[in-house]
Amino acid sequence: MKIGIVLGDQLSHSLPTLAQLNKQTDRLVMAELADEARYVKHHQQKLALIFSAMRHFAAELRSTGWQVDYHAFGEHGFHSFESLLETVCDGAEAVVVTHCGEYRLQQRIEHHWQKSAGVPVHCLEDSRFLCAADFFQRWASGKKQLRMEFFYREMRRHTGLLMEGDEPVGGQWNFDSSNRQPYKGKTPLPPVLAFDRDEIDRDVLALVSEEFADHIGTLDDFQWGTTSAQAQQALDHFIEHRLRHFGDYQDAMVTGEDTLFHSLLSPYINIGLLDPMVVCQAAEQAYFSGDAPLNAVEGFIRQIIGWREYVRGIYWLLMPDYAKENRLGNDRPLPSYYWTGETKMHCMAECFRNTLDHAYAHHIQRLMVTGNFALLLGVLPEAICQWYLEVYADAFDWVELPNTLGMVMHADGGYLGSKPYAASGSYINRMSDYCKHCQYNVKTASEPDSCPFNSLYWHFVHRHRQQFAGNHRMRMIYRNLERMEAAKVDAMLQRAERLLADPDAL
Ligand code: FAD
Ligand code: DLZ
Ligand code: SF4
Repeated sequence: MKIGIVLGDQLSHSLPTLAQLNKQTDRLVMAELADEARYVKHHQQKLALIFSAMRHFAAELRSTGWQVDYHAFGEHGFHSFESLLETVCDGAEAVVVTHCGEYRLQQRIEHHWQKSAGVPVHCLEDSRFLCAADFFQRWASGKKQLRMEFFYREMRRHTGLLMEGDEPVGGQWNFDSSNRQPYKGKTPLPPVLAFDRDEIDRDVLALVSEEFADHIGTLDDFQWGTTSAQAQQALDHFIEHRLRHFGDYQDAMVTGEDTLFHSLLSPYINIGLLDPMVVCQAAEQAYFSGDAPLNAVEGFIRQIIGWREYVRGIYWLLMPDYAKENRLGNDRPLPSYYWTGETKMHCMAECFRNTLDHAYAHHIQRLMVTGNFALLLGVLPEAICQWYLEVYADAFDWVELPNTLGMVMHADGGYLGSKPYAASGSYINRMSDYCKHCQYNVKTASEPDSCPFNSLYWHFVHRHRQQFAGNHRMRMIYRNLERMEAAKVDAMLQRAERLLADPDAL
C-alpha cells in the first residue's frame, strides 16, 4: 500500500499523484496543518479558501472511490508534514507526492520526509503547468537577461493557442498597445457572481474566525468559490461577462470598483481547481466564436501562458538565491498602513481596502500603486514580499516572489524585467479616478500637499542614477531630470527627504 500526500494547492483530478496510485489499494492523506497555516500570517480569506477547497476536494475524491484520510485543523495533533508522516505511514511501502510550489516545503520533502515516513518518498513532476522546468532551463540558458515577450512566443508555438500554422492569429503577437484605456463608465460593469454556501464552507469560516482572528483581513465579504464546479462557474462567468472588455480596461482603476473586468481566476488556477490550458482554450474559443475581440483574448492568454509560466520558470531556475536579492540596497520597513489601510493617499487606501476586504487586488493595483510605492520608498524586499504572500488569496511563493522581488522591486538587477516599473502620480491619475478624491495634489511635487508619489519618484530616479543612467529604456527620464531647473529638483528632493523621514504619516 502506498500513501499519496495531496497538498493544499494540489486540488486537481489530473494530479500526477493520483495517476500514479491505485484507488483500490492505496490511500490519500490530506491535512490542515498549523505550520502551513501560520508560517506567514495568511489573510483569513486565503485560509478559508484553501481549507474549504481541500475539504470539498477530499469529498469529491471519496465520491470517485478514493480512500482519503482527511485531518481537519484542531482535530489532530500534527503541526507539520513531518509529524503527520511519522504517524500515517504505518504499513505503507512508499509515499508519493507531486512536486510542490514552494522551495521551502520542497526542501523538506526532499531532505526530511523520508526520515519521518520511514519509507521511500517519490516526488513526481507537476504536470499541471504548461512549461516543464527543463524546457524553461533550456530556453533561459546562456541569456544574461530574460524577456517575457520572447518566452511567450515560444509558449504560443508550444501550445498552439491563437496560432495559424507558425504565425500568430491576427498577424501580431501582442496587442498590448490597445489595452491601456482608463475606465470612464460608458461600458456597463459586469454582474457580480455569488456562490451558495454549504455546511463545509460554514464550518471552515467559523474555524478561521475562531483560530485565526489575529491574521489580516476579514471574512465578512468572503466571495470565493470553494469547489471545482464553482471554479468552473467563475470561468464561465468571466468568459460570458468580462472577457470582451478585459483587454481595454486591464490597466484601469476606479474608486469603489474592485474587480472591473478582471477574471478573479488566479486562486482557482493556483490551487488546482482550474486547469490553465482549459482556461486559455475557453478564452480562445470566445474569440473564434466572435464573442470577444482579439486584443482581449490575446491579452488574457498572455497573462497565463506568458507571465504565469515565465515567473514560475524563473523561480525554480534561481531559488534559493533569488529570495535574497536586493540589488537596489533597500532597507526601509513597510509603513503601518499596509496592514491597517489607513492612509490619506486615496489610491493606496482603495487598494488596501480591496486587499483587506477580499484578499484581492488586480494586477495594476499591486504593481503600480502598492508595489510602486514600496519601490519608491525603498522598502526591504523581504518585507514587501512577505506582505504580498500574506495578503492575497492567490499568493504562493513561486508566483508571488518573482512578481514582487523582480517585477516590482527590481531587486534582481533587471533579470525579470528590463526597467523598473517606477512611476509618479501622473500614471495613477491617467489610469484611474483616484486623484480626484485625494487630499494630495497630483499636479505638484514639492508643496506640503503635493502627491507623495511625485517627489518620491524623482528621488528614486535621482538616488539610483548610477544604476540606471546607462539603461536605454531610462534614457528619456534622465534627460528630463537633467533639463529640470536645479532649484526645482532641489525642492522635490527636499520634499521627498521629509516624506522619507516619516512615511507612516502619509
Ligand atoms: P487577471 O487580470 O484576470 O489575469 C488573468 C490570469 O493571468 C490571472 O488569473 C493569473 O493566473 C494570470 N496572471 C496575470 N498576471 C500575472 C503575473 N504577473 N504573474 C502570474 N500570473 C499572472 N499572481 C498570483 O497568482 N499569485 C500571486 O501571489 C501574485 N502576486 C503578485 C504580486 C505582485 C507584486 C504583482 C505585481 C502581481 C502578482 N500576481 C500574482 C500577478 C497578478 O497580479 C495576479 O495574478 C492577478 O491580479 C490575479 O487576479 P485575476 O485572476 O483577476 O487576474
Ligand atoms: C498555503 C497552505 C495553507 C495555508 N495551509 C495548508 C495546509 O494546511 N495543508 C496543506 O497541505 N497545504 C497548505 N497550504 C499550501 C502549502 O503551504 C504550500 O504553499 C503549497 O503546498 C506549495 O505548493
Ligand atoms: Fe495617489 Fe497621489 Fe493621486 Fe493621491 S494624488 S490618489 S496619492 S497618485
